[in-house]
Amino acid sequence: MKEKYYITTAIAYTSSKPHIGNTYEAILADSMARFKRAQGYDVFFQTGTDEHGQKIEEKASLAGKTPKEYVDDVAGQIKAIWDLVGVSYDKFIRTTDADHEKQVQKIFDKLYKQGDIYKGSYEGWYCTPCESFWTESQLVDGKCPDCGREVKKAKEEAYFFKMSKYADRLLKYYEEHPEFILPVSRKNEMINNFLKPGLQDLCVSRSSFKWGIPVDFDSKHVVYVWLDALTNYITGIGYDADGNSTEQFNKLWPADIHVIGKDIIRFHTIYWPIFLMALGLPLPKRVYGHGWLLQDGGKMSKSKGNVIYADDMAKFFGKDAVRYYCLTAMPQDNDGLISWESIIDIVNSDLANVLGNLVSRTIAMSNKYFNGIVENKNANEPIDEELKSVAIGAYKKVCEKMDDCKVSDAIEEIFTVFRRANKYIDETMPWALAKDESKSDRLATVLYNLTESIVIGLSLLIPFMPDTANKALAQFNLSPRSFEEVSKFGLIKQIKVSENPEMLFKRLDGKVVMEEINKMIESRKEPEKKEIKTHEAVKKEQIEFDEFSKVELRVAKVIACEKVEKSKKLLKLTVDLGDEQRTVVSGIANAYTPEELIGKKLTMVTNLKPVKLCGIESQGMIICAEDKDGKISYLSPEKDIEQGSMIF
Ligand code: ME8
Repeated sequence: MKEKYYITTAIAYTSSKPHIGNTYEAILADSMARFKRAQGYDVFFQTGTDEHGQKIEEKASLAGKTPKEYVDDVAGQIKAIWDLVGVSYDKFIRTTDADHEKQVQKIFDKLYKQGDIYKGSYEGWYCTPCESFWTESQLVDGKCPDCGREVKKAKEEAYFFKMSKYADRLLKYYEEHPEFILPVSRKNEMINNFLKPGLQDLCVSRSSFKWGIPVDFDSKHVVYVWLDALTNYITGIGYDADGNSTEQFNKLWPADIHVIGKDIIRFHTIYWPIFLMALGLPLPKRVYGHGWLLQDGGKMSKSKGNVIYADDMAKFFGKDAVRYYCLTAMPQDNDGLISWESIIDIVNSDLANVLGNLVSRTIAMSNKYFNGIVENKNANEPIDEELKSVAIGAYKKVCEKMDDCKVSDAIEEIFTVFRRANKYIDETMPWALAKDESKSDRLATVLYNLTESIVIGLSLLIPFMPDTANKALAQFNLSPRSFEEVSKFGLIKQIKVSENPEMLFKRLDGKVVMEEINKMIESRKEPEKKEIKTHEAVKKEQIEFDEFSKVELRVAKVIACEKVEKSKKLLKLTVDLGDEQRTVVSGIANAYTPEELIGKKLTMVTNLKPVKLCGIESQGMIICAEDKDGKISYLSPEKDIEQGSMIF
């Protein structure tokens, strides 16, 4: 019976269309899954989408959709991109799937009943208008990262998971399974930074937003996102918390590998194993945290229009070029840099020159010299040995790299075969052999050796570039050689190659392609989005007149004004209030120069408690209006009126 192999990717957030970085992960796991299938394993490959949480709820509301409508749309886009780049998943799970939701509720229940989950309270910083909790580190300058307003310390009732209870067992598992975390360097980080200092209990429910799976026995709460997300790996294959898991689950679990990005290694190597221990389930065999694809020349940003998407890349270069480029751009222990310019270079050098040219030259020579017939005439020479041994030895080397998840290096080993074959053409000079009829057998043997090597390379290439490899093999009228036979040389009896094969990759004119790409980027530039501050968005609750009358408003005349050093937004104003002068720091430097303000009469709140901004004490607040496009205007009395006058 075939040995099973269960492989997963992280499930992508349905907050927006996935960029090339998220897509890379799906391609990476896909190539690993295809490789294992070709090795004869019974592979099950699961990927999918992570669809709950406050962020998604907010995005949906901004888009004027219900959360479900929103996630349906984005999950559809994610699936379409995975399909486009050839991700051969067996299951695409969505955390909004009814069976997943039901199991998450049951899991929560079970963990609560057995005492691993308890009710407590979650303390954080609360932004009232946004109804959002933030941790200290999420705040920006001590304010709400979304709207920039003041936040206050608040408590929210929440359920927690007792993480610390399982820390020692987890450490022991690390010790006994040195291959559990890859790259190995991350294991010590987990031990020293998280496990040794003592694990904090994890908040597993929230009541400040609605878009989540309700806790079955306490519907005010929704399950907080990591317990919902991580359990996809078991619910997707038929886990049942009541003990009625499916046969498929019993066969597939534990997972052989979770392929994830480096930013979520902690969740997969600490929280996830601990949840599994609590459920009494075996732990995954390996968690591989790959590096990130970063954009050469600056961060990808929607407003700059320069986010790289796989579907755009595929449109310009084809699906397999995208797969090859992403997979080879990523070194194992580091991040990979990508750019439109470099993919053009790679398509031209590796794909058109090394691979495409090798295949088309070899086929063209067989057509020219032997009417397309390739067969072994056994006129071997010592010079052939190196080519043969590179081809024969390739599979073993590729396997070693794949076992260590070094996919980029594995592909390099395959291209070593193609490079060696190109060199063999230069060494043997078939065109010179063709001039001497007595060398006909030698020429046939050279073309045979070349074809054999190429067929071995192409058969190994299938998991990484399936369409290209199959297309090229079809040009030789061959199907892929099985991995069992891919280390054997000389299996072809006689073949007839295609008469007029299509080029696998055309050489690109970098300048022309870049012009088109730049046009696309230009057309996608959006203006930087300003926060919309219509009175709709900041509608406040009604207050009593007494409360309003606590605010002291007076007319202030600006007598001096200057920019605040180290700040782009702030101006320091000195104002005259008739009976006194005050210093006010105001965030209006984008709207006015200091010169424009000097001599003007403005309105000001004069009884606010002083605050320090950039080290300067601000003794009041200038009143301004801001429209939805972010245009700012100060408010001024309609008649020339004495400074210091009260406003009521
Ligand atoms: O983290 N390069 O979802 P996600 C390479 N829903 N990989 C990248 C990347 C980049 N530039 N940017 C992101 C989540 N990734 C959670 C996972 S799993 C139970 C829950 C990777 O959509 C990232 O590291 O933010 C993660 O593995 C995957 O893409 C999905 O990221």
